Amino acid sequence: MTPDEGAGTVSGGGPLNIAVVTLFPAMLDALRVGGVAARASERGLFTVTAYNPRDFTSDRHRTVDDRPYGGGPGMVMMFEPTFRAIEAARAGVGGSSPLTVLLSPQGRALDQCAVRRLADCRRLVLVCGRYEGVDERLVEAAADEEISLGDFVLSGGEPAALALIDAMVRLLPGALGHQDSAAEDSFAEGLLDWPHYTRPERLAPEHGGRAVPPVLLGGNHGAVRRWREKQALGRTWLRRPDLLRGLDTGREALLAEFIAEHRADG
Ligand code: 9D3
Repeated sequence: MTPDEGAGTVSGGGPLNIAVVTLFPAMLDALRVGGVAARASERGLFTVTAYNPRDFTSDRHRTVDDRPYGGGPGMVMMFEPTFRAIEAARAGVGGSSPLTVLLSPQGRALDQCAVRRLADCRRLVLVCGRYEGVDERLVEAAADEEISLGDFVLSGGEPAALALIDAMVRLLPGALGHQDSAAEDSFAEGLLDWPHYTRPERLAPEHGGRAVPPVLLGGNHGAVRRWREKQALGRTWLRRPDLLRGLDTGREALLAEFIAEHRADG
């Protein structure tokens, strides 16, 4: 769990209605394949409708992209068909002025805080770029904000839209089972997760005979809780020190224990 991942859900009040502007609507089918999003969709908690700029072209070839002014490689998504698809998408999700988000490498990196804010909007239009991107005039004329998944290169906005939708949907009341939602108000909030184990107690010799940490088998719930928090603190210290700001004295001591054990293990 990360620092800005709050416990609980976003506000209720009708489904989350999402329109996605995309040249590849079939990529959205992934949301119906299984898991939390598929179940939430069956329960009517959210809707996703695709709008394809190709359906908003006027020429014989249904052209959606063209070469960049100024030259250079690649193609750019054209203003007119994309704008018309966005207008249809905005009308489709309804409301006075649905938030329109362009998924783009130029956007601010998505975090759980933004996921919660966007899910709270209830009506959203997500615009997925392809090729080298969209005509910049679309950003000015039709997008309220630009959001990126982070500093790596995708082939288009669709995988980013899927990630954002998945993250929003699991915040909707009723989307998660009781077990999952209980895990949200964990004592290790703001930290990476502790290690998890399930049967068998000891792996076969060909996997090195690795055993489950004995404290997890002892039935001492206080000791288990303390061990888990220590592991969560330690892993966060090792992998994401940026998340470790302002530990209280109890956690400082627990982390010091982890560090001592870590150094002893070499
Ligand atoms: C000049 C280099 N270009 C291609 C290597 C830049 C470029 C154009 C278009 C890079 C990626 C894309 C398509 N990406 C997205 O639409 C995108 C994205 C991403 O690539 N990374 C992280 N988040 C996102 S959100 C949308």
